[in-house]
Formats: sequence, structure tokens, C-alpha cells
Amino acid sequence: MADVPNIVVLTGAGISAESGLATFRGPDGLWEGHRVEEVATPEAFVRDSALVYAFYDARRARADEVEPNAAHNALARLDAEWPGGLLIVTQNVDNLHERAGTNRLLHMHGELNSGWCQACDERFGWHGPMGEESACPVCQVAGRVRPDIVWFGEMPYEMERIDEALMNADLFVSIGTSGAVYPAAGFVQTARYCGARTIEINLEPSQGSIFFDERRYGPAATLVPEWVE
Ligand code: BJW
Repeated sequence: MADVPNIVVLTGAGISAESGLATFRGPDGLWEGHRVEEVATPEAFVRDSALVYAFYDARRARADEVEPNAAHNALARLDAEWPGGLLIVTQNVDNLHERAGTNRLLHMHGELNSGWCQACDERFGWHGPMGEESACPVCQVAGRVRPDIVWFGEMPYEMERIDEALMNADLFVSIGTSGAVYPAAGFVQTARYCGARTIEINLEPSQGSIFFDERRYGPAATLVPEWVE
């Protein structure tokens, strides 16, 4: 299979927009008047944990109400049928890629349906609300469970695996992300430097649009199936 190209796909909030999940930086990108940079930090969690729990409770509940769209489904088809290397790296914390059937997937910014105990350092599946009173299902300690989400200033997950895939990629495709948040915003440059062809699929040019060899602008649920076919 050495001559089958290796593909890395990066997805962001824009791929879930047509499922009904809000993006972060668009006109509807505020949550009760707060910018994501104000709630998605370890400092915000120390300062006002109730606010941060409420932010993720609302998003966890909303994510359960929506369905994968044609873009998630097309990537799941690609995953099932592509004979070469493929890694889908999502910045999204919803589970729409896996609900569409994608297996070769990494959640670099964590998952809404996961909790992380600060007492015993274990991670575990989490459904329903989380709060100050929540007890860890592993060590039973209460009050030390936080959303398993990568906040600003924290190290995104699986960076070694992602870097390796980017270095071996022949094609890098970025879908539905503004290119405002690092290190994900820099993946296009790494992949390009290592010889990959680069494609951007987004509603509008991202902050790193100049680094893409090919740019397709419009809704992901239309453009991603077109690209996959
Ligand atoms: C559509 C559409 C449709 C709409 N169809 N498209 C280097 C330079 C400068 C700063 C830094 C740097 N390195 C690190 C930093 C600091 C910081 C950072 O990047 N700050 C910036 C604000 C400048 N980064 C970090 O702190 C990260 N950690 C880190 O860097 O650790 C050290 C390290 C060093 C070296 C190597 C590795 C690590 C951690 C970042 C954590 C981000 N966390 C969040 C919140 C948590 C998750 C959650 O609650 O959901 O993750 S922030 C938020 O932004 C969320 C997202 O995953 C992330 C990206 O947003 P995304 O997905 O791009 O959404 P939007 O809304 O911005 O864009 C949507 C796009 O879709 C738009 O363009 C629309 O047009 C489009 N669209 N509808 C197609 N239908």
C-alpha cells in the first residue's frame, strides 16, 4: 500500500454547525455573553467553577440532541473505504464523528462525555450534569471531577501521534476551523513543510488560508461529501 497517499484531516466547530451546534467565533459564538477565552481556562475554573460546569453541562446536553450531518457521514465513509493511512484529528468535543461511524479519530481538545478526576488522575465516561458535588466513579472522591477538556494554556492530547501523522501526510485537509487557536492552526504549515498537498474547506477564508494549495468555500455538509466522492 506504499503508493496510496496518507491523509490527515483536521476538523473544527464549522463541521458541526449544520448539525445545530454553535461555533465559537461567529456572530452566534458567545455563550450567555461570555467569550470562550473567558470560560475555557484553568483560571476560570478556579475563579468560578459553577460557571464553567454550567457551560459544559449546556453543551453536553445540546450535543446529545443533535445528529451527525452529511460532512461527518462523508468522513466516516472515507475512513471505512480509504486503504491508505488516515487520521481524522478533531478539535471538537462533541461525539458526532464517532456517531457517524469514524474510527481513525483523535479528540485533541478532549470530550464532553468524559470526566477527569483531579484526585486520582483517572479519566472516565461522563453523561449528564457535572458539578462541585460530583464524585469520581474510580476513587469515589467528591468535588475533584472536572470536564475532560483541553483549556487554554493546557497541552492538547496526542500531540506526538498527530505530529507523526502530519510528517507522513501526503494530503492535509482542514475543515470548518477559523485557524485562530494553536497548535492546530499550525498543522497546515507542518504538513506543507513535510511535503503534503493542503486543502481548506470552510465557510470563509481562515486565518491561515494562504498556506493552502486549494481552497473551497461554502457549507461543509455540501463541500465535504463533494470532496470525498
Ligand atoms: C463553517 C460552517 C459550515 C461555520 N461549514 N465552515 C502560538 C501562537 C499564539 C498563541 C499560542 C500559540 N501556541 C499556544 C498559544 C496559546 C493558545 C492559543 O492558541 N491562543 C489563541 C487565542 C492565539 N493555545 C493553547 O493554549 C493550547 N495549548 C497549547 O498551546 O499548549 C502548549 C503547546 C505548545 C506547543 C505544542 C503543543 C502545545 C490549547 C488550546 C485549547 C483550545 N480550547 C478550546 C476550548 C475547549 C474545547 C471546547 O470547550 O469546545 O477549543 S478554544 C475553542 O477554539 C475550542 C475549539 O476547538 C478551538 C478552535 O475553534 P474552531 O473549531 O476553529 O471554531 P471557530 O468558531 O473559531 O471557527 C469555526 C469556523 O467554521 C469559522 O471559520 C466559520 O467560518 C466556519 N464555519 N459554519 C463550514 N456550515
